[in-house]
Amino acid sequence: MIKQSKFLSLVLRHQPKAHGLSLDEHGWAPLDEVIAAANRAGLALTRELVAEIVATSDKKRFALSEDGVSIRAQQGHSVEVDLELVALAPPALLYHGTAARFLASIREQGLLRQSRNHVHLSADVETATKVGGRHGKPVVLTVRSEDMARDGHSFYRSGNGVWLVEAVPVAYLTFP
Ligand code: HQG
Repeated sequence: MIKQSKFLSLVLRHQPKAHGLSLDEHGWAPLDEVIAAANRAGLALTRELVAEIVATSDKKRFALSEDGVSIRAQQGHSVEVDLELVALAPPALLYHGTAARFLASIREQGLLRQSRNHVHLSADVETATKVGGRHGKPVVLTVRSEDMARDGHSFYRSGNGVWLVEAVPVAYLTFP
């Protein structure tokens, strides 16, 4: 199921065209076409398996449309999509997990969205530590999100609870 989930991340966030798919402006792809593309790539994928992945994925990475005809990733895109996110007030503090080797650059530039559409922030230290650990020795930075919002930065929360922001200037970061 991990292979299938990674395939969904690849085509629904980053490279739909490489597998003959296209996403609509809100990031949705027809589920039948996604299944056919997976099968062409040699992966066993069925509607039942997709339903299981959507329901059990630890991070709720994917969502099915109400009519069950389409699927999209909830966040993490590098292709441009409008997820119809509504700005909302963040908690006082949010956290960003990164790797120790990125710190020098982050101290200079703040947090940049890199190849994704947003900088991803976590609501708790534990989650941020896991996110940072994907890149190396994890380091958790604290983001003064309430102050940022007061100063005019917009915050969004994806369907699976990841906080998203365009960038985080150094002034709002606390380094450990
Ligand atoms: C770093 C996973 C140098 C940033 C997770 C991060 C997340 C800088 C890396 C989602 C920098 C980008 C996203 C700067 C930021 N200089 N490095 N100025 N600014 N960085 O993978 O946040 O499992 O694009 O700290 O749970 O690690 O895929 O972002 O280390 O929600 O569902 O540049 O991916 O979700 O890396 O992870 P990424 P991320 P999934």
